[in-house]
Amino acid sequence: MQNFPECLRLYLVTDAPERCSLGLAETVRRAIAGGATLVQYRREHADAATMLREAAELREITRAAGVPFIVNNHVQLALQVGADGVHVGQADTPAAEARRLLGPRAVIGISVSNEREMRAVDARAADYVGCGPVFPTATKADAAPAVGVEGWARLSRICPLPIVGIGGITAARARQLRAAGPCNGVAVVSAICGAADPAAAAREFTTALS
Ligand code: TZP
Repeated sequence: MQNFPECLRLYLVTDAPERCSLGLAETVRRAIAGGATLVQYRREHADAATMLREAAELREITRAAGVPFIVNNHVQLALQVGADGVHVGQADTPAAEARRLLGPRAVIGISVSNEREMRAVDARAADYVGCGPVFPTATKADAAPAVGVEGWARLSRICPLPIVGIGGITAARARQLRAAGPCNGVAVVSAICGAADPAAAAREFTTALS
């Protein structure tokens, strides 16, 4: 991808449509208008047909906007909609397998929530790390304990790849992460998807990160 890792800077992760203030598609459009630099489609508890329809729509929106599009966890869905890559968790498809299935040009991210996982990152297969939750979050039901700013500082320094912080990130906290350690960007769900004005919320991050 041409603008990797710069595209990690304001990494929008989608919430369930009912938690997106303006619905899924419009929330993503406005977030991009406000400065989101990458979109990840993340969806739990939906059937395959719904996910295919939503992911295909977001693929069109992101393509038109020139913003990379990544699918959380579902490698086959990423292939089906022509996503730029996939993000995998510790219990999902291993990064090496995702790489084999998606090919050398795909962007592959991996979630890390502690030092053991960070030291085990397959830096030959993955392209970036999503590290967190940094702060407590209500968005992910099974999230690991928050690592805090100190944990972030420690983990980001030993990360072998570009890194984004995730979990409870606000614009002010984005600045804190950047001050505390290496930080290629922040991944945000509720602070943008749940905002009454997602474009304004994204702009706040853009300003904080500039
Ligand atoms: N992975 C770790 S925390 C998290 C994910 C998907 C959710 C972050 O959501 P929010 O609303 O930005 O705290």
